[in-house]
Amino acid sequence: MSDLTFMKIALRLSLKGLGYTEPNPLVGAVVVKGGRILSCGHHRGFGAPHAEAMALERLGVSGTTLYLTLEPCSHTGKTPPCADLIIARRVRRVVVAMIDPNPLVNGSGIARLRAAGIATAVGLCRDQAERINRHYLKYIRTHAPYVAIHAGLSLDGKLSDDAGRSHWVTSEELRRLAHSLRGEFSAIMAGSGTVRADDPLLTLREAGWVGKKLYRVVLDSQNALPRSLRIIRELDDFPLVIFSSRHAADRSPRTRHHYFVDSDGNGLDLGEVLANLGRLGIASVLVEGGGRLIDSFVRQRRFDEVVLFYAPKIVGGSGATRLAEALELRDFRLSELASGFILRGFRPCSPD
Ligand code: AOF
Ligand code: ZN
Repeated sequence: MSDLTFMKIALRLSLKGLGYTEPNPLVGAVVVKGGRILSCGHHRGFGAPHAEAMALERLGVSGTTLYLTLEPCSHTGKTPPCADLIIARRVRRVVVAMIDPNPLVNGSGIARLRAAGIATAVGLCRDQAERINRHYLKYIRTHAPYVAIHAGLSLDGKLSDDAGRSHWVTSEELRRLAHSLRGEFSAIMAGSGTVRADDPLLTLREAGWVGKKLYRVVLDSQNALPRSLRIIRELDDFPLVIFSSRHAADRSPRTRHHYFVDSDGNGLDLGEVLANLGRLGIASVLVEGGGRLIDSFVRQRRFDEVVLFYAPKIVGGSGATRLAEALELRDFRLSELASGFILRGFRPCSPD
């Protein structure tokens, strides 16, 4: 088996910490000797031992090769430097996917290994490692969270019907997946319009995310959310953060984390919103809508990724359209091209 095989295993392992490590990175470690895996580790969650420690802690064998998805740390944080542990365990060779841009590390982990005479290679599967740690990378470089926009859409691009109800655009299956997607982030965000129309809790109830802490963020420039809304309730694992305009008539905080920021014709200053979330240690945000909020993120160029869930439906235009009247297409087929995709579907009652 090759370096590539073992690095891919380390990358796959790193993903076991998905949703639990932020603002720290996802890291996987695999220890190999004579073509066999002796032990492995991954970073399980914020404050837990580093992947390297988990893999090497109880290893009595020297002369191994260690595969790491991120450069080992060289600083004393919550745990002693992993580079020192690697040296102490007399590892012979270290293969690292990417340098850790954390200013406390940034090449010094590799330098320390090399100074101790350990052969070190950097860059195997770098693209994949960077993709996996995209939240961490944005956060460590800019102190602002990574922003993904998520929306459930009909084929004609409708987020909701004319009454503003967004809840039933996509199917039950897609809604479950959308819910679970929340677990991959440190915070979810909604605009005041959506919060009023849908009265959501914005929590995470899906199995598989036990003990997960998730910030709920609401942008309400007027600071006029009715206190009766379900979201206003404080919940231990789901702290509520509200942002309103500095110019709001009512400046009284509705929650412990209520920030008043700049605003103009484009809505609240999202740069300031994200900087404040960064200061709370939030490394990623899933923006769930509605349309106006998503539009602000697009216009202010403050997003990093979009995740769009399409339902095979046509909602149709104006007036009194209701989601219940949306046309569901059957036998739809998707063709993927380099520059886009083509979808064909049939109206259920169209003659054969
Ligand atoms: C992790 N897990 O497996 C590795 C990390 O807060 P600390 O003391 O745990 O240190 C966090 C920093 O350690 C993190 O930003 C990154 O630079 C480095 N490596 N962190 O949480 C790990 N290997
Ligand atoms: Zn470490």
